[in-house]
This record gives sequence, C-alpha cells and structure tokens, in this order.
Amino acid sequence: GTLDLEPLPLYYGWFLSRKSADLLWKAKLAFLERLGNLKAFRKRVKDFGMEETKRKINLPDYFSHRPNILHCTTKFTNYGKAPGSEQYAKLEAVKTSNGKAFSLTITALFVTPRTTGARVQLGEQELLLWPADAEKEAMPSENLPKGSRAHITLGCAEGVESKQTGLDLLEFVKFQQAGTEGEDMGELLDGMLHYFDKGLWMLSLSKKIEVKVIFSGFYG
Ligand code: 2AM
Repeated sequence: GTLDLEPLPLYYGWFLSRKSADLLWKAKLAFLERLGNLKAFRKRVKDFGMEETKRKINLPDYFSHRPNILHCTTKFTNYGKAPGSEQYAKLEAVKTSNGKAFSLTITALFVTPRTTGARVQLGEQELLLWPADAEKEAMPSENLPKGSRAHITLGCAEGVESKQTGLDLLEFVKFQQAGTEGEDMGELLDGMLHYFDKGLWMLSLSKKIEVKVIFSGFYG
C-alpha cells in the first residue's frame, strides 16, 4: 500500500486541546507551588540535589524544560527507525483514529527529582491505541499492567529527556503493584499527597481531570 511510501512520524499520541492544556498547566503550577512550599517536601529534597530549607522551593524553575505541546505519547516511532514502528502504524485502530477526538482521564500529578507529569488512565477505546510492549520495553523484568506508562510530560529538570517521565511513572506503579501506597502526607489542593522513596511524590486527585485530545502523528 501507499503507507510504505509515507514517512512515519516522530511519534503518535493524543494532543490536548488549547483549553484542556491551559487547565492542566494551571493544575500543574498550583501543585508545584504548593509542594515547593510544603514543610514535608522542603525536608526531603536531598534527592533533588538540594539542602533542607525553610524557604519555598521554586519547582516551576527546577523543571526548566517545558514541553511545547501537551500530549500523551502512545508510540515513539522516530520516523520509522524505532522498533515496532511499521507494525504500530499499520494497526487498524491507528489508521482509523487519525484526527479523531478522545477524552483522557488524569488521575494524578507527580514529581520526581527528574520529571513532573500527569498520570493518564486509559479506557477501553484508548487502550486499542496503546502498544502491547510499552511497559515491557521500559521495564523488561516487570509485569506491569497495559497502559500503566501512560502520562503527559509537564516538565523535566535540566539535562533530563522527556522520555524519562514515563519511566518515572513506572517507578510509582512498581511500588503500587507491590502493595505500597507510599507515605500519606495529607490533603493538598484537590487530592491526597503521597511520598514514596527517593524523591517520588504523587498527588492522587479526588476529582479526576478530563482533557479533550486529538489522536495524530507528530512529524516535528
Ligand atoms: P514523553 O512522551 O515522556 O513526553 C518526542 O520526543 C516525544 O516522544 C516526547 O513526548 C517523549 O517523551 C517521547 N519519547 C521520546 N523517546 C521515547 C522512547 N524511546 N519511548 C517512548 N517515548 C519516547
């Protein structure tokens, strides 16, 4: 078919509408502002390469690399060079979903010494677009649920690539799979804050955020 002659995108994913992106960005800023001012956080910043401080920590500045377009990557195809790219592009769901609108559910926001992101809970329809090996590729020795890597990168620390956000999310998932919900740090904004080991913070939202998205390839 003609598909063989068409270049593959850099990646496929769901792209947030302008309105949804603004909403999520505001939620992120509120979270970072509050977390950076929290005593419990200011006391646990060793993994962030900082010293305990009485002053507010500027987390929006710490995550200095901000994505241009908020999106949830489904498959990084690297113009066809990444393993499994052709197969993915040929999936019936991928072909029929191009340019189609979806709604994604965000259940949590998280911060690690490397990245900050939003956890995305995929529904049945969305899972059809999720690569079968996404979690295995990231963590070959683990058996993590399909879709558990799904996220929206909201920022990266200096020198960190955005790919890291999904890997960081899987660190939380590993804890949760092992039955560890982290240390309860109480309520923060519209959720419950949990601290896991090694600078991993997660805000589980009591009211999930729904975002409007369009599925498509990104060519860069
Ligand atoms: P992200 O999905 O965590 O933000 C372009 O680089 C996009 O593809 C980014 O959104 C990035 O990370 C994602 N990406 C880059 N390399 C990747 C890889 N090897 N596996 C999965 N996603 C990757």
